Amino acid sequence: MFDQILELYGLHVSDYKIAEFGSGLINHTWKVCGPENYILQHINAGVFKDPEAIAENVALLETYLKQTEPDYLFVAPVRSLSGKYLIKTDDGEYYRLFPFVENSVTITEIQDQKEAFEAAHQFGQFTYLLRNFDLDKLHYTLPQFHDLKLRFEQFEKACITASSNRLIIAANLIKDIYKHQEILFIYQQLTDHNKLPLRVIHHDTKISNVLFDKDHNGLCVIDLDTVMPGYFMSDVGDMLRTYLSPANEEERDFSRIQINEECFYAIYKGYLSAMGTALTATEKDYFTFAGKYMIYMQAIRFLTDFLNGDVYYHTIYAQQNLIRAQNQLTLLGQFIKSEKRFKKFIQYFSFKHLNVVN
Ligand code: GN1
Ligand code: MG
Repeated sequence: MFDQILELYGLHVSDYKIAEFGSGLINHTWKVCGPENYILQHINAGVFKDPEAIAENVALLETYLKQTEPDYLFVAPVRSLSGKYLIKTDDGEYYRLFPFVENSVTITEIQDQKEAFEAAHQFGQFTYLLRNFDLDKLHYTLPQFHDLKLRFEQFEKACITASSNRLIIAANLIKDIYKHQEILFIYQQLTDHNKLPLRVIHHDTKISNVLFDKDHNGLCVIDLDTVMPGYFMSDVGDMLRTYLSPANEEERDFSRIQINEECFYAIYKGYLSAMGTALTATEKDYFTFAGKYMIYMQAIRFLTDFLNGDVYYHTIYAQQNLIRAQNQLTLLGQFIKSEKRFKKFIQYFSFKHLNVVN
């Protein structure tokens, strides 16, 4: 397989060593080491039904950023010999190759607040630099990806179609999802009344999607499959979901799920350092809500997948999606405990900032 793929780029498999890379739940990734280094990625076409749409989006963004921000580091895929960003093998699978950004490092777990600040700055900068990009040109690579209303409907459907065995095991978590349903209502109020502007949003802001230099300064964002129009809450919320706790979504010892409040402040400052002048007052007001929204939605998505028989997320042990859902609900509870302090900080920060400006 690798020989066929590399040949389409004019490379010979015998010149390269290929090893698994990263830990995504959807796409499969390899590092290709040789005279030059690359990242090879298989696109899960069961999830991304229209892989060509991803390639078209990336090409459009690349052209736009080259014109408007020539110094911005945008990691576009390598073009194949026939000029394509995306190749299809004889067995109908889609792959693309990226240049490996030399001297860059990826992080899988946040070690200090500087990394959180830097990552938030990078994701903020990405949206900021694309603030005047014509959204109508972008494809929705995963339609309604972060539509909480749809995710809730899918969850309710799964509750009806689930096996009685899984339903019984999940009963307490299902109750918990309903207990937090006000998050859905607030989301609906915000979106039904167009209170948030649509922007170019990354939609997968986990820390491993930022490249850093060796001093842990942010270099750029990667993994652009889910770049499409969306709300700031998706990016900010997923950073809050994945950066605040030292234990990640796979943790089974729930006592380790805790909130590092300093990290929240770093994300806020980092995101605003890039997006501060662009964010609307409503967006700033809903910064904390963004975290609840994304944590809640991820809990719903994991639980839905458990009820559906583990058909979406890659699992390696029985009940993994159930544990993940319980993990996220625990995180949600901890986040809510810190919420008042987060809001106070934001109020104080805006006040201080105003005084400095005036
Ligand atoms: C999936 O494959 P990965 O890890 O980049 C998922 C995200 C979830 C994440 C949870 C296309 O992302 O939405 O937040 O798992 N991506 C898709 O780990 O569903
Ligand atoms: Mg991803």
